[in-house]
Amino acid sequence: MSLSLVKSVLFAAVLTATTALHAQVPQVINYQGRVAVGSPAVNFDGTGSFKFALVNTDGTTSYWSNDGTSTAGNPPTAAVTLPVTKGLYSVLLGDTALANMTTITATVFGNPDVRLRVWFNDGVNGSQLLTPDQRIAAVGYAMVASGLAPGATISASQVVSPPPGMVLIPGGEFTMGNSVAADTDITNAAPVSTTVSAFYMDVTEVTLSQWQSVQQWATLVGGYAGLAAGGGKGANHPVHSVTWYDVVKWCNARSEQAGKTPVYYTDDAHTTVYRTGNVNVTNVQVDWTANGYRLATEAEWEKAARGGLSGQRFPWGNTISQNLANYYSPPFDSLAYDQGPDRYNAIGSVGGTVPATSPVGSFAANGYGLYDMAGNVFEWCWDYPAEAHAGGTDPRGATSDTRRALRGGKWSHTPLYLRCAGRFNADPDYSDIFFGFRAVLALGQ
Ligand SMILES: [Ca+2]
Ligand SMILES: [Ca+2]
Repeated sequence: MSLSLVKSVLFAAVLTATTALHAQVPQVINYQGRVAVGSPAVNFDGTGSFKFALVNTDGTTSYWSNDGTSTAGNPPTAAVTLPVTKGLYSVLLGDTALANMTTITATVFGNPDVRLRVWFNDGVNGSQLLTPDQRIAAVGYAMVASGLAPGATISASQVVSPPPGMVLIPGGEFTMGNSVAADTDITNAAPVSTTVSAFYMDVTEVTLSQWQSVQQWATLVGGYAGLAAGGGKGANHPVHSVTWYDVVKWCNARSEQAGKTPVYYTDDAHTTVYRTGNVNVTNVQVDWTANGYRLATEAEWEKAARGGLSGQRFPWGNTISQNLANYYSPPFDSLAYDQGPDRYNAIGSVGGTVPATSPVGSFAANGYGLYDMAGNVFEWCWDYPAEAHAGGTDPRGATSDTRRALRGGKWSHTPLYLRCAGRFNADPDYSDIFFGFRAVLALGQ
């Protein structure tokens, strides 16, 4: 998608409730927003064309849209024309006095996860989705906005639609490493201010079926040799039994299959695409500007795992239970933050066989919409693991080492290993039933 049109949205007074005074009164939502275009962004002035939908958390279900035609989170057919003055616009969603606007039925508010999705067309660059969707808490007929502080600014990079199956991880500064004073056992992750550029990340761990699809193309068509077949408990379970070399080559194959430029090369000049053998690709041999798939750096992975929260043990907070992630709770552990129940997770243990992986996305997503950033399978990252976090902007680990980084813990781990600050590594030629991964993309794809 073109980045030529950059829209930032400032929600000063995002949503206000209009409580139904009578059962016959149509429900309306008074929504106010600001839209800016261009780079650098300037407030849009003129007549804007907007589309609105109320969708579920992951945007796959449409509860309502302005003309009633939206399904599965897709844009509705007809647009609502609204005046925009110095970037500001206001609309009564559900007000049938407006052209192409239909009533919002009360049943919409029976859903616990309603979010507002907005598309905007400035008349030049076509209709584009503004992201992220705005969280709405529904309490009976009264609706209030939540999850976005008054006056919060959504950066320009956040308003481009992510590729299918991926979400945008916003760029910015975060505290990388352990900030939980009680967790003195973490000795290799002193907290340090770190800034990462925005990027897209696979919503879930790469599944066995995803792996097989790319692996077969790579082997039969793409000129790749020796790429592991991978293992998995089911098509929608995470792939495992893949080495670091395998997953890097798979990312290249996924790129080439999709017509993107590969990221990983076996030479500093980036002329030979990494397709075969075990090559310890160095930071210099990575085309960080290419539009293809790659592994996350440790910094990117941890920023993503934290989901916008700060200083928490886990992607959702400071305690863990088997309702939140796939891990092993020891019968005799003494971790106050592990609420169990004991032993393997019931979802992962279905069938009674190892590996006790769970289908990807079996637990709630974190604040960025990512699943299984704690537990299920361990996830290979790019870095040669540095002894301490470097901080700064877009750190990429050590320049050399014998090992590569892993993050997030796994189905057989105690919660110690699932903490956001937890750091692990392994030889790049090692594989077993615990190791998987997910991929990321640079912006502008
Ligand atoms: Ca336990
Ligand atoms: Ca995981």
